[in-house]
Amino acid sequence: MGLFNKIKNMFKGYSEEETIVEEQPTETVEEEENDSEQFTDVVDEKEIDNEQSTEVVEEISLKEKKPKKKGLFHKKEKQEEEKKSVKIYEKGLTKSREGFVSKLANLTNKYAKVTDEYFEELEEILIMADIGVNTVMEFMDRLRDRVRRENITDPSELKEIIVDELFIIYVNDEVLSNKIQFREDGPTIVLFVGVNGVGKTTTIAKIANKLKDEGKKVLMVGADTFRAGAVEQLKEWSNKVGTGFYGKEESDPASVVYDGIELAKKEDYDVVLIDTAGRLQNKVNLMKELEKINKVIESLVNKCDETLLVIDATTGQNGISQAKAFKEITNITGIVLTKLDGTAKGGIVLAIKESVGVPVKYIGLGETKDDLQVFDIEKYIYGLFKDMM
Ligand SMILES: Nc1nc2c(ncn2[C@@H]2O[C@H](COP(=O)(O)OP(=O)(O)OP(=O)(O)O)[C@@H](O)[C@H]2O)c(=O)[nH]1
Ligand SMILES: [Mg+2]
Repeated sequence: MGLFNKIKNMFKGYSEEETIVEEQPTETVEEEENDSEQFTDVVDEKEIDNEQSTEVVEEISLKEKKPKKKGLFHKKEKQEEEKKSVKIYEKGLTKSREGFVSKLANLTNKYAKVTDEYFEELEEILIMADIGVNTVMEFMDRLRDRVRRENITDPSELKEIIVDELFIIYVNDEVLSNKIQFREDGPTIVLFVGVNGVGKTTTIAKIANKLKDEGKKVLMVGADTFRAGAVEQLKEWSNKVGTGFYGKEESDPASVVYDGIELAKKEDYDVVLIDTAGRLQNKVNLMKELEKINKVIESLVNKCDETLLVIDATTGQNGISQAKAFKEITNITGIVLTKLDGTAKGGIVLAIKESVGVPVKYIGLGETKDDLQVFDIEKYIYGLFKDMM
């Protein structure tokens, strides 16, 4: 069975089901309400959801107390999480789906046969979706080749192959690891880099919230001492999310990192999330600053576990250029692609992997805390192409 059908079978039921518990019910409903307020402007909507799920919460809490059902409960809970996650992908990718994917669907209807014109139009649609010229060229070559080999003449047969080939380009025979690797012997250090306004600070808050939910003790470190107010902004987030914080305005970023990690070691934090400045007059200064920060980290805990580059998806090819520039100056281990909900060109996920060679680890699909998701190529493809499935 091709990938197209595999993904279709995996998720189709999820979105068609009518009653899905939107908010993961927990025992601490009130806390959830507070969280919603902190993360989103549409508090009312969230609160209504929470109210509606109160009964469910009690029911499930009771179930949880029965040890025999625990395994079952966890399975169900996991499934609900998955459903919720698929829905977030679907919702966050609406613009892209209505943009380039609907164009793809129209193309299939427009041509009765696969012709040169069909290929040309397809190529244009993919380039317009920010997939990146080189990726598109490689993709078109593979597609033309397959059409020839398999003697395909009907465009509707091609839609499945298009999805398959896009997936192949992304995966490219590699084992993709999206998870942050946590260490056992001390705090895991995650450095966030990226130009101004891409969503670094918000991403830290969202990831901190996720990790906290998983039971980790999280410290946010405000090392963006370049922009006035940046340290304070992160501190506010730490209060809202309920994590530890260390930061100092008007100090040397590397010394803030030093003190922050020392504190993390002393107080047994599991994870340290470090916010950095996106702009330091020029590239050389930025490189020197990051080098200095890395030296400090290495001196205290051997190495920085992850350096996540945050890119704003709405900036398109400009974001790709940023990724290339950052890759030259520091060792990027993963990309967080924010604001995917704000673009009709969701193809940028594929372009980044291809042109920068670094996996996308998280994607931002909106402004609430749940809208930051671990990147999952299958959910992503489903979110994009579900109307064609
Ligand atoms: N729609 C949407 N908005 C987002 C997303 N992620 C971040 N934002 C918004 O982007 C804006 C900038 O976010 P910040 O986290 O302050 O960005 P930053 O990179 O820390 O900015 P500087 O500190 O100025 O360099 C905020 O208004 C966020 O709410 C997302 O996934 N979707
Ligand atoms: Mg910031």
